Formats: sequence, structure tokens, C-alpha cells
Amino acid sequence: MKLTTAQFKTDFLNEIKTLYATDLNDTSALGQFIALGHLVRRYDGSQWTKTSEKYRKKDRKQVYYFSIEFLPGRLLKSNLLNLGLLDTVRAGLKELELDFETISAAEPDPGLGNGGLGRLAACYMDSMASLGIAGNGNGIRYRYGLFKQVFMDGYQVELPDDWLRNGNVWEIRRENKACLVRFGGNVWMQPQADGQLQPVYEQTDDVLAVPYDVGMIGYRNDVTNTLRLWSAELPPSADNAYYSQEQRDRIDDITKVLYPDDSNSEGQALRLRQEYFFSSAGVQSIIRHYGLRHQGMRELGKKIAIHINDTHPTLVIPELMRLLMDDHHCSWDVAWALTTQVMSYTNHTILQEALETWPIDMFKGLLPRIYQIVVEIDRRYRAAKTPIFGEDLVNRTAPLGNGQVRMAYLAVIGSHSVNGVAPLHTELLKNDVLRDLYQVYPERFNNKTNGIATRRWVQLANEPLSQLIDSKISPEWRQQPSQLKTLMAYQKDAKFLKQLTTVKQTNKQALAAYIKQNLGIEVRTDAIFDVQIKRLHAYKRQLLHVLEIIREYLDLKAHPATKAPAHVHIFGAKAAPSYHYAKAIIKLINALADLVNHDPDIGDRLKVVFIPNYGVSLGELIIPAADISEQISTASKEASGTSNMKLMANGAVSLATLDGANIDIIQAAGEANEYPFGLTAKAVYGYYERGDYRSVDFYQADPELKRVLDALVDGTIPGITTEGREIYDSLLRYNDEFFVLADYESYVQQQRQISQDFQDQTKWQQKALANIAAAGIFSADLAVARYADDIWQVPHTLLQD
Ligand code: 73E
Repeated sequence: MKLTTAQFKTDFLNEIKTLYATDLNDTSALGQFIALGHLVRRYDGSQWTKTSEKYRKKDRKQVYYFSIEFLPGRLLKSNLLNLGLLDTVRAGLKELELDFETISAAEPDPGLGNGGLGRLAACYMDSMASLGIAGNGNGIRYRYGLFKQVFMDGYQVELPDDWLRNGNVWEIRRENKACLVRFGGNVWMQPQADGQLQPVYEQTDDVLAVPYDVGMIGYRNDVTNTLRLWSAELPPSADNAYYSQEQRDRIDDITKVLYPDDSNSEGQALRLRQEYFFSSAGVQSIIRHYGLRHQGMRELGKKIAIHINDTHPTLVIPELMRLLMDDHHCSWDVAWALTTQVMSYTNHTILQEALETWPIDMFKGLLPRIYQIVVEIDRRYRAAKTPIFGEDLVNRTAPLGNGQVRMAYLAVIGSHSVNGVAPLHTELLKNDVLRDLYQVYPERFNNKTNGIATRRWVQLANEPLSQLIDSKISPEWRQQPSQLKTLMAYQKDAKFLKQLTTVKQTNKQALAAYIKQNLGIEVRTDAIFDVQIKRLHAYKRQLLHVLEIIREYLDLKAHPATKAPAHVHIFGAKAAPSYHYAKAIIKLINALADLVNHDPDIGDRLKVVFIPNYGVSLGELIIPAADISEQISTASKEASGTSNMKLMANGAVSLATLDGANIDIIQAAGEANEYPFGLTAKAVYGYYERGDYRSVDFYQADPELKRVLDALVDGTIPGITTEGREIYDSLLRYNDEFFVLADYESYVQQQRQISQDFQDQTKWQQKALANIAAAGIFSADLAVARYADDIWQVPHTLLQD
């Protein structure tokens, strides 16, 4: 949109006056942010309305992305960028002697997700809008997001994330679009005059689902889509009926807090309530919206697509069946044909502990009508498939089995498409986790490698790099990240490579200042910034990184004259509050940091920095400053990873196992420009099949490794008597489930190589450049365009090369 600096200043000052009945000098950064947020919403308002009108007039097929997590990050800057107002607003605020960065930083960062899965959903919302896809998000408006992490005595302590304390400028409460979601009670089927059966519900617990809509603004294309987040409230009948405190609390609890588990399922009833709550409310609102514009349900499959992001929203399948049959009088066969036509499912993990199942007794009690429908799906699946695939395979794959509702199987059976998130992951789905269902429905399986929003992760997070790129190639890369590959023309341009070093230095200084201010640790910006930022999980192997730090420490102590570049190891990681082992690793890292950072023999040559409360906003600060991207999961365990892509796009070089999308990153940037190491997935599976992994052998064969491991239990690192022993035992007594010791040697060898290679900055920046130039293929726009073409079958405006 068009806006002059002068007009913006007038609008902004008016907004301040209207909101606060005071003048600018009397407002805080938060107050200024809120005023700016209101103004941006006003600027965007007509675009949002027009987008809906346009979709309606053209009767566009709507995509609904269902996800129990959305992790959008702060929206002020990204909304301004997408509206084309960033420079104008910055200039205007400067003229008013205000600091835009301070105002932006006052925005709360909504933590409505745990990690990659929730962030992916947010990147895809941004891309759907930017590609002109009629895309809608559907999720939960948690009153409290993921906990705030602080360290006390090196231990993680969780504090509530009260992100709504000052309200949320971006949301619109649409109380007129609320609907009821039913839980519990009894249901029985009553024959009608026409012979049809209708459900009769008794003594249900009804919950009012109230939607809050947030505009998702497309990149300079006049499109604003909607992210709809549902909040659980007392139904209107509560005004004149008695609700006990217990009943009130039960309703309140549904959307109170995000479960803090990543790649894990705890199987608690409240989680099942959350899942059905947003699935039911979302499907009800879709059908209502569709019904306003269409006669009957015949066209449903042509007009809507529902995407199931991991198994958490799988109940959209029986819920849509319920509405089609009970409310719209479709036969089973018609309803089932429509449902499978509409639904598609993305799997995000093959970890056993993350595959959701619900005890039938719990499920039946909480969702009696939905259970009846799942029973019928199960019965028909068995009847249709047993003659073809035999009883054994069908027993293994049916939605109901071993007293459980198996959500992943239900999702596959009720969808027309099932995708993994990186080529290796999709192969493992087909050959391992979902092997049997792949026999039944081979045509449903496909791969959609994850992608990232380059707008947020490069354009906004790394302005110095973006400007440098603009000075060399056409700014088209901002629309079309695949153009970044033309940067390879500068591979031998010494001046450009030097400028890349300067950009990295600038970003490192910003991070170093944060570290100094918040943690009191001084780090050298000519050091290697070696970054591992992701959830704390045994399979992600932060522990392998820790062993390397212990090795470097012992090495420096033993050989003080060693000449090597300084090394700063940077961690950001939250552990699930109940994940005892992960918390022990946190304590270990903090204890090691304490030892290393205060050792006068070490000085500034080695530092360990654990930045608390890692999230989207800290990612935006850390990623542009990274030299090394640690992607060191046990091969086969990380479905894709997305921080690997963000770090690559910012010129960090991957130190990576051949896992998830690391494989594709290494192939895209060239093996010579990364540091691959470790067992392949095939080798890991080989160990499983033969059962012959013996971690102790590695310990005994390598005196250096022995010395490093002994440091966990011999007092070298003070303050970790119990944690050190627990971790040591996990590696040696319990045979090292994630093959840390098997990969130790090759990991260390690559770390040594990095120390050497970093000294030649020209060569180093050539590698960085190869990574930046190859990162375009991991753009979320491309990924979403592939979903649109292959799965949702909706048009989009992606510019092809
Ligand atoms: O490899 C990542 C992947 O990049 C995977 O672990 C993560 O999803 C990312 C996006 O595709 C993921 N999160 C979960 N499962 N896989 C998960 C499971 C249960 C609760 C919360 C998150």
C-alpha cells in the first residue's frame, strides 16, 4: 500500500491520542507498539475484507490447515514488510525520535508451539497468503504458551508464559461465530419417520468454542488470510443454569495451556479434549461457511481441503463424518467418499513415543458419538481389506487395536494423501513405521520436504546480509528465493567474500552484546560461533556436542600452547518439564559452562553459552550470527529439521549427520561445503537388526574418549554428581540408545577440520556463500506450492524459474 512518512506520523500520533488520551512522551514502548499494531490493522483492514470477498465471488477452493500448534513469532515487522510499509514506518518513527527496534521488541512473542512443527505451520500460513492461496489456519488460542525457561543453579525452572497479559492487538474475537462442542454424556440412535437414525444426546458437557481471528498478510500481493484460534468458554446456558466450580474449571482448562511436549505423547485426557475441541469447532465452522454458499454437500470435495498437521487433529475425520451424516443426512458411503477426498495428513516423526494412541475406554467416555463412528470406520476397513491383505496385516493396521484408538492409522485410512517431511523420512514411513499401510494404500504416500519463510529468516532477521545480496543481484530473490543461486557468480570475488565476513561480524556483535548483557559472558567475535538451537531431546544429541566441548577443554588444559581459533559453543534448548534425562543434560551444560568460562587457563579461547528461553525471537538473533549449524541427531530420528535450513540460508555451514533434510542440504550446497559425519540410517538399522551395538567397545578402544567420559563422574566438572553419573550410565551401562559413542570419532574429526578451515576466511566464506546460494530450494513458498499442486489442488501464484 501507498503511505507517505508524513501521513504515517499523523496517523500514529492520532492513534496514540485516541488510545491513551495523552501524548507520545507519556507512553511506554509497549504502549507505542500497541498503537502501531492498531494502526497496521487499520491499514490492512480493507485488504482483509476484500480478500474474503474475492474468494467468495470466485468461489475459490479453501484450504484449512489444522494444527494444534502455531508459532508465528512477533508479527509487527513481518506485517509491515509484507504490506510494503517497513521503510516508511521506520523513517517516520525516527523523525519522531523513536527507536523502531525497541518498539518491536516490546511485542510479546506468542509461544503457541513447542518447536519445528508449530513453526512450520506458521511459515506455511505466511506462504499460503503470499502465494494467493485461499488458506486458513485452525488451532487453539492457549491462554498460556510454552513455559518461560529460566536457570536456577544451572537447573531449568519453568515459569508461566502470560503472553495475553496486555491483550493481543492482532486478534479479533468473533463471538457471533462461536459454536458448541460436546463432550461426554450418553448418545443413542433414534429411528426417524423416514427410517433414518438420528443421535440423541443426554447429559453432555457442552463447551462454547469462541474463535479469535488473526490476519495473515501476504507479501505485497493485497492478500490477507485468516488464522483462526479457538478459545473454550462457558456456553450461554450457563447464565441460567447451575455450573459447579468443577465444571467451570473443566471448561476453562481446555485451552488454558499448551502441552510442553515435543515429539512425544503423554496420552492424557485433557490433551484428547483439546484435540477434539479445536477439530470439532474448526470443522463446524467450515461446514457452516460452505453451507452459506452451496446447496447440499455434493461439491464439498471440490471446494474445501482439510490438512491434518500431525495426528493431533485426526478427529476431523470422524467429526466431518458426523456432521455429514447426522446434520446433513448423507449416507455413510457418500460421507466417506467426501471425507477422504477432503482430508490429507502430514506425519512429522517416526519416534514411537510420539505416535498417538488413546485408550478406548477414555476415548469412548469422552466422545461417545465419535467413538461409534470410529468403530464403523474400523469395521468397514476390516471388511474391505481382510480378503485382500489377510487378517494379520489388517489387525496390525486397523484404527482400533490392543484396546487403543490408533490415530496415525485413522489419519492414513481417512485421507487421500499422506506425506513425510524429507525424502529419507518418507522412505522410513513407507519401509518401517507405516509399512503395512503402505501396502494397502501405496498411491497415497508422497514426500513434501519442509521449507522456511525466507522473508522472516533472511530478509527480516538478517538485514545486513539482505542488503549485501541486493547490492550484487537483482532484488527478485526477495520474491523468488531460488534466485539466490545466481550469487554463485561471486564465489571467487575476494571483495564480496570479505563483505560476507563483515556482515557475519556485525551479526556476531549483536549476539555478543546480548550475551554480555543477559549472561555476563564476554565472547570474542572472531571466534567460531558454533550453534545448536532446538528442543532438548536425547535423539538430537546435545550430549555429543557436550563431549566435544569437554574434549576441547581438556586439550587446552593439557596443551596450553595449541594454536587454534577461539570457539564459542552456543546452545538454546527447552526440555519438557517431565523429561528428567533432558533436564540432566541442561544441568551438565550449565555446569560445564561454569567451569570453562571461569577457568583462567582457558581465557577467551573457549566459551560455553547456554541462552535461556530459546524461541522464535531469540532464533532471529542467534541464527544470523552462526558459523556452524549443529545438526547431529542419530540418523533416521529427525524427520526433517528446519533450523538446519534457517542456519544455512544465513551462511552457517552444517556439521551434520545424514539425517532428515540434512541429506538434502548437503546435496544442494555440495559436500565440500558442509561437514557431514556419522552412521547412516542404514547403519543404524543394521545395528538394530543384528543387535550387536556395544558402546563399551568404543569407550575401551579410544583413550581420549575414555578420558572425556570419565570427566562426567570423576569430579572434573563440579556440581554434577548425580547428573554426571546418570548420563555416564546411559552411555555405558545402558548401551547408549542413540549411538553417541559410535559417532564420536567422526564428529571430533570434523570439528578438528573446522578449526583448521576457519583460519582461511576466504575459503570459509566460499562455503558460507555456497550455503546461502543453495538455500532457495528450501523456501516455504516452494514447499507450499507443491502441497497446492499435488495435494490440495488449488491454484497459486508462485513464479517458476
Ligand atoms: O524433524 C522435525 C520436523 O522438522 C520434527 O521432529 C518435528 O516436526 C518438524 C516439522 O516437520 C516434530 N514435532 C513433533 N513431531 N515431529 C511433535 C509431536 C508431538 C507434539 C509436538 C510436536
